[in-house]
Amino acid sequence: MSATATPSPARPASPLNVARLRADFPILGTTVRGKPLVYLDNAATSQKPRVVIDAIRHYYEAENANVHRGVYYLSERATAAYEGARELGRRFLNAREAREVVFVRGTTEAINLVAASWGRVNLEAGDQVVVSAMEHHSNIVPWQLICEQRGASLAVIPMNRRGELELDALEKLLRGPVKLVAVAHVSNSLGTINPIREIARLAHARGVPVLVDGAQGAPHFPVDVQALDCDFYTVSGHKMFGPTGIGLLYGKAALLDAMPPYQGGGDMIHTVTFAKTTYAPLPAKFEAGTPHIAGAIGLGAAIEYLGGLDRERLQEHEADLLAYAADRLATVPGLAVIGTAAHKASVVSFVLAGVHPHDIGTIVDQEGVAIRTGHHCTQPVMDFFGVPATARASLAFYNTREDVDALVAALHTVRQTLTP
Ligand code: C6P
Repeated sequence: MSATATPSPARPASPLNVARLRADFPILGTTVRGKPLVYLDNAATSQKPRVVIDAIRHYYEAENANVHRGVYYLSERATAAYEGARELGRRFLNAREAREVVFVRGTTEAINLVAASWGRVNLEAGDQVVVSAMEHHSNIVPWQLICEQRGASLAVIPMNRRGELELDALEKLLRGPVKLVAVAHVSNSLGTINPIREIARLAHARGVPVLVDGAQGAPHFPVDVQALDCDFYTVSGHKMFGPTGIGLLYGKAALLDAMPPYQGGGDMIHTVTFAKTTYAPLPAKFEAGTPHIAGAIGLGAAIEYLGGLDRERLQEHEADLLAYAADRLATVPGLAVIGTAAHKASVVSFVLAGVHPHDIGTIVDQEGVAIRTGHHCTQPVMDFFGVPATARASLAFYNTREDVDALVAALHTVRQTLTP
């Protein structure tokens, strides 16, 4: 399928050769419920190109051994592959040094690590951690847990009805006892792209570090942690065409160095006696136990895969799909889009008058269309917009205008089936 195959009545399609890209993803050629798969749940997890699947298989077939432990050939091969993946992660994020890149399970673990470790030594009674009104639960609950322990509290950057953060309010909050700002790069339920550079500038003017939840950023555009000037950045590998169970935590070396370990165990130590343990230098200090070696190698393969693509072209294509989806969804009677920020990634949340989002999800699935319905782990966002749930189509560069058409056709079926 190619995005150029179905010209929009209103806009010319993007020139990306999507058919060639789709061929890299075996699952995209399959059928579900007797219909061609239309996969529009990329914010939940993306599909995997063959090179990632092959890299994992190759590791288990030809290089499997534990890392950092053996002096034998295979262990050295596995260690080189694992550390090579870290270097790929460093380049992917443009971190200054590889020791600033810690392998974690994903964004959830990355934020829990920072909250537990950084929070333990930096938060005191009366302090505040600032999050935003559109955060995923992963960027709320870990802060609540540590705030409870330390006697600190959360403060929230509000948003407007389009789903854009109000930076004036952040400036005001920063006059208070704020110790850290933690904010999403891209909202998973609204699609809003937040102005991270500006947020970092405001926070740093008050000496406050910034953590960016990058779960939904890295899949859509190149990330440069030095240009963003953020202090921490998190990545979930599975949302950027890599395997599940692996991700990256970037942290500025000075901050990571000053933080106590998150978990104790093998590989994170320098010396252990019953009287006292000293810790390994970065990044090993934060990687206790046998890591997800195959996952790291698979993530490295995903990074190399993305590195071989023209990401500017991919962004243009996704922008075209988003605009096309907005036009086409507007043709469905009773449909309202939730999240209409000026700067959006290719994520569209919507509600349909008189129909519960779960019913939408179930009916479009009968047509082979996979979307997510629910609160998307952002219950405060649902509360803000006064809805219990939304339906969400989240697009990747391998999606096409035909995929959007299939969704819209299925939504017309939903209406015919469920509305009088
Ligand atoms: N959002 C979604 O369908 P993990 O599960 O650790 O890889 O990522 C958590 C996470 C954190 N922040 C944001 C902005 C996210 O979107 C997610 C994951 C998925 O939207 C699953 S709830």
